[in-house]
Amino acid sequence: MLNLNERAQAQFEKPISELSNAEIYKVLLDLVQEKTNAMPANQGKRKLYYISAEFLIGKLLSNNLLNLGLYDEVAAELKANGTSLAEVEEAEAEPSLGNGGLGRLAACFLDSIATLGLNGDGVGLNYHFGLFRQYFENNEQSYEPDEWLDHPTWLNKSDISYQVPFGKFTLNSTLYEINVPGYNQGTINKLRLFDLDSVNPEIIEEGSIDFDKTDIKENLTLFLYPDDSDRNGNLLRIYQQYFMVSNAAQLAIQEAIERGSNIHDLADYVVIQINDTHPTFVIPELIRLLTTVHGIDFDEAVEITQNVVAFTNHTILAEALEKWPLSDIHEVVPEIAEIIVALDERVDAAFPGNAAVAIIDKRDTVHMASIAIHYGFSINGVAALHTEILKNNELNHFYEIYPEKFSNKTNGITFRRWLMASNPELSQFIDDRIGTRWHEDADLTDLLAFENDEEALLDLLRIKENNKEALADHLHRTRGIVIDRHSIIDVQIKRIHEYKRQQMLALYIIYKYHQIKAGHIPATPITIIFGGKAAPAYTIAKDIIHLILALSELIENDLDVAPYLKVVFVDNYNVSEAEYLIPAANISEQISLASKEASGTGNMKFMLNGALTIMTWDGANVEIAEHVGEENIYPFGKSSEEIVDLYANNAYDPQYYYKQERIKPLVDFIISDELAAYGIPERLHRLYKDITNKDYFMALIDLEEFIDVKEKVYSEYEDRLDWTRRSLINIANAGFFSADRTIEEYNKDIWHLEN
Ligand code: 26R
Repeated sequence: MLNLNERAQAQFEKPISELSNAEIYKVLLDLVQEKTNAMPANQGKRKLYYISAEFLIGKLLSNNLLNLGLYDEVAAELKANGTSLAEVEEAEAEPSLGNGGLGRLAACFLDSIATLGLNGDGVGLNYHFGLFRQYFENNEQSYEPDEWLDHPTWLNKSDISYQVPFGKFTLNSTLYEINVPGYNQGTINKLRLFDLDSVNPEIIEEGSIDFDKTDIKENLTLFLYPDDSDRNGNLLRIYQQYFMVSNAAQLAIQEAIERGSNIHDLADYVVIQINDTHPTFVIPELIRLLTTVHGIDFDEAVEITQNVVAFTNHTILAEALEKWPLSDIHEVVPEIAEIIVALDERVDAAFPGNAAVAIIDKRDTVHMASIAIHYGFSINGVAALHTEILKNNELNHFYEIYPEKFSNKTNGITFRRWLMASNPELSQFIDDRIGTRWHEDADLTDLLAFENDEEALLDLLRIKENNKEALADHLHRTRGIVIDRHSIIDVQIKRIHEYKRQQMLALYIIYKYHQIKAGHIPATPITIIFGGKAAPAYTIAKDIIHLILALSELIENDLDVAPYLKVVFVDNYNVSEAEYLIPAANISEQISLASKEASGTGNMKFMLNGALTIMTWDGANVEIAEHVGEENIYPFGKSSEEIVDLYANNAYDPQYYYKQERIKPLVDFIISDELAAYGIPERLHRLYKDITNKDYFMALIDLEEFIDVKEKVYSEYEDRLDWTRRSLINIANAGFFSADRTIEEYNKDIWHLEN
């Protein structure tokens, strides 16, 4: 017995039934913290440090209760006191430590590393206001600081601190830690977040997310990805990155020494995985520490570092392949700039004349991925197709010289959060049918035996209906949004980016709007839900948000159409919103331009929760289709080879597609008088011009096929039992996408941690 009432009395002098959600949350937070603080850490000679600029961990109460085996007991005690975990969880603030797929992947990985009992911690920064809180005003995206630290958190302040020597001053760090208990493990790992005591929220300008970018002591850990559109912004990003990795490297070396390392053998004690290029400065920083603090000569320091660091690439978009002017690095940390110059000279000597693999190019720009590939021992992509593109295209010059360094690790998701905690009814359904072994091995294929079991299918259908009900209540309670709880729920949730093609779905909405206007009424009403943030400096992405919000309002006000079609843009989309949206979804939109989405992980979450996927041949969609079978998924669009060719030959012409009879009226509607009533002409005209003249991510190329497949999907939804049968087949085949499988592969091929 946990006796929550005793704890409530001791803490608030009241029984649970008289406490607010926030008070009950505090009781449970303290209970879990007591338990996990007393748990031993995972052991092992070799330890992993997973360094990442983002950790999108989501709320932790339910997840921790589940992993500790306390979930059912707490749920029952709360129920007996007239409340529920779902209600109590509303009092928990979601940590704002990430942006998108990269950060959520890091969070899923931490859960799996702990669950497999491996010795590995996450290392990052404790951003006081995270990315930003998104809200909509006049159908546009607006920003406010996300004040997650003003609420009770899971952070434990440690007494660990390091000196970080920038060129102009030295800063002392403070380390905060979050316990990461494994599922049924009895041991913990930690997420270790470095911070600076002098950071000062007062420097943020009232009603905005702007601040003095030059005041490093006061601004360093205020925001994730602060605006870098000017030089001071660039410098701040470099300050952040160096602060993160200098702390991480000092921590890793200190702990290795404590476990018995003599530094020469550091690689037997430490492996560092860098999550994209953002932590790449850890390479020159390790070399600096080894040479200046630990007395190792330069050649050996390079060799040790090379045996410690492994790199994961998460994108092939040029804008995301980080490059910094050498002069900027020099301004922030001259010693690191000098080491990078020395590393570049070695590359030059080894591969003379091979400009494609240079670290410093002829304009004195430093290519971070080049450092990571030359001076790490491993580089991996995050889905089979993505890794092939890296090897054959983007990083081909590196692959030619280091084929042995390349491998694929197809992403995964933790089933603890994305099924057991967020969809407890489905989880129970599975337990009732195939038992609980899947909790350990993620194998759901025994469900296939129920493919033609009408009772099971009706049960599954009812669970989806209940989850839609819960979503409808949630949207109404939190935002006053009313959706038809019997409509088909069609969802696209992810960062807003042209390559993800939210604009293509918006053009389909225009199509459907006109169809309904013309009297073609859908058999079942349709609710299309978007969620996602646009980077503040990304104008076209903000224009796309604007288009969708304007369309949403136009349709809402059109009494001919509103009963059959609704468009919702959920503001401030985050992990907690995903936990409502994904279990309720019938349709998963995975429609990126082929070759551009490295993997996607939302796609896997929808599959696991029984949505059917509309997909392009991109990222992990390809593997999802392989596992589920093409009869149980809706593919469309050009192949990645075709797209790569079009780019190589500069052969895409948006005008050709724009002029097609079915497409032109849809695109023209963006600048119509009807839509102008809800829109800002400048934004709509800019978007129209972009789509018709540039359309760099080819929204128009697959639009006709997309319209056809959407119509097919909606019509097939009408056979509910057959739809649900395919939904079951999707769930049953999702096991491969467990992050436990991914982490086992990382460990077997790259980390070699024993447990
Ligand atoms: C700072 C700037 C350069 C920057 C660029 C890109 C910052 C952050 C990103 C985010 C990227 C790297 C990202 O989130 N990538 C996503 O990683 C997921 C996990 O591997 C993939 O599933 C997803 O396809 C990919 O877009």
